[in-house]
Amino acid sequence: MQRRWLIPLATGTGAWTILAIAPPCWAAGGVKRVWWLPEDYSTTGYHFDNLFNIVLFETAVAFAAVVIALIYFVVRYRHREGHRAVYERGDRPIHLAITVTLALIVFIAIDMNIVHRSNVSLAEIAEQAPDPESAFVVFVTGEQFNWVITYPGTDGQFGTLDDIETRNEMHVPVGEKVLVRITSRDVIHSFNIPQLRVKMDAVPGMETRVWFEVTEPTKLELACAELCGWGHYMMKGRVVAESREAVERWLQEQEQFQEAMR
Ligand SMILES: [Cu+2]
Repeated sequence: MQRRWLIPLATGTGAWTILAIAPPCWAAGGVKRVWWLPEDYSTTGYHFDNLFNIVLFETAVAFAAVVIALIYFVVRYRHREGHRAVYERGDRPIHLAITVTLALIVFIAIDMNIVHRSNVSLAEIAEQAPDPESAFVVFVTGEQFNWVITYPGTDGQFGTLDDIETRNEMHVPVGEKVLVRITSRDVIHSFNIPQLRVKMDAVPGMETRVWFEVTEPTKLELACAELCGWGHYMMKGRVVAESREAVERWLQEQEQFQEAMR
């Protein structure tokens, strides 16, 4: 049976897939937000979004190419009366050359491209990292199943009597670089604020760091992105980004509350 329509159908489907995905992927390079990602409130989040879109675009193109080729060969070499199947070992030099060339194209155009772009982005983010002496520093400790947020208090030092400790609520100033020092009391957790594109493991016995700058006043979700036990699902906090004065005021309230509880 002749099924000549299969080839245009496969090619058409592939072409439409690429056409539908390509513009948003490329446009995302200069756009603050695309509909399939959470809103971005950080100064560095666009690096991750761009990388995400580029990976999606390149793998979509490769996937479409493979599916088109597959359908083409299935139709082209289907069973027909009077044709005998030939067994091809695929070890002639030409076969080897085609395989190696295709593999190199995929490796260089996709893998190396992604590695290169992510290295450039990470280097840029690391370069802008704040100085721990001048940044707004918060210490975050993961525990089953809370985020313990510690502020240094008026002396600016952690581990002293005037430290301010809260649970699952973190207030940070807008438009300032915030450095988060992270550790864990029990198992591995993952400090994750999706809308700031921030995710860092909280590991017992060591300190990890991450920084961000929030662009506008907002309330964001602080999640744990590591399956850390039965109560993982409820390990949820809130990040309130507001003016520096509002943060100071809130810290004072926490301090008074803490003193009253002593
Ligand atoms: Cu956790």
